[in-house]
Amino acid sequence: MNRIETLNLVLNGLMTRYKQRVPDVGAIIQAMLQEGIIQHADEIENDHIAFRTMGVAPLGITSFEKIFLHYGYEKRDYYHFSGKKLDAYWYAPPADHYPRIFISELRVQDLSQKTQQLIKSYTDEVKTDPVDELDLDQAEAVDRFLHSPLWRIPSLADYNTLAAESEYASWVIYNRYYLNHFTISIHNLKAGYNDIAAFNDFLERHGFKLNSAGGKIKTSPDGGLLQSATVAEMIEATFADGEKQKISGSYVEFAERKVLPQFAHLAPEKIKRKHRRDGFEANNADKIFESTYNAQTKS
Ligand code: OOG
Ligand code: NI
Repeated sequence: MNRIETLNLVLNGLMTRYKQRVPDVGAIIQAMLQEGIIQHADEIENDHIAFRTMGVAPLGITSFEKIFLHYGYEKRDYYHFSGKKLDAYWYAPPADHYPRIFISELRVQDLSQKTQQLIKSYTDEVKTDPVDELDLDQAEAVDRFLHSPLWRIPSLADYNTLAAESEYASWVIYNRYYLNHFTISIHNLKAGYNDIAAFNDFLERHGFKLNSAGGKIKTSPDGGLLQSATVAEMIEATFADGEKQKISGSYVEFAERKVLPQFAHLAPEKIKRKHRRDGFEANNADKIFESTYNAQTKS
């Protein structure tokens, strides 16, 4: 099996588990079908998917990215989030119909000593880079890896202690490499739904709750990238000693990429991905991370 076929299987596996965990995914697709925005679910273009990691050796971005670099993804821009103590990169896909990938990492070294020790009490269970031990040409092995624990199930007390200092840390300690979100491309949808404001209206009419951090529409300074996101779905999590608590799982994002000014003269049917604003935007991302934060999920 070649690398592209393996990538197809790995992406399908990720989307399957994600849809099971996030009922909003199926419900949004259903609403899009019902309103005639699409005729079939596979018309939906996936702009990007995102993962979160713990920035401790031998894990973090340098470990995780090896999977997708192997399938032909190319590492692009770096982003830093000082308030949230995160770093991130985005990765361009091997072909236009694949999603971009956004991988972030918690800067564990920037947290308090106490929290660092708590995180390491879990991550120290991983002695060597687990991706190095994977056969990346075996889709099934990669799929299993992406959906298996890297460390023991956390205790509820540890989860809550982490959340008090970093809600990203508590999310990763429980959810690990589960797909954090997929992103519906808005700009190629039919008129009346192909801009973020109109699509947000549609979502809210159908009862979906949007992340309001910094406003529901996150806009890049160049005006070319507009994003919105649902707030994460709450999942009933079972902790180490059988204790249960609702915690945030994953969410859905929406992206509108405008045609770049130098291609404004092109006829609409000529417009390809390369003619639109590419990449990500730190200030948009900073607010989108909050889709799993308590301030957004509680209300
Ligand atoms: C990622 C948030 C950033 C984007 O498109 O800028 C993001 C996350 O919540 O892990 O998805
Ligand atoms: Ni995103």
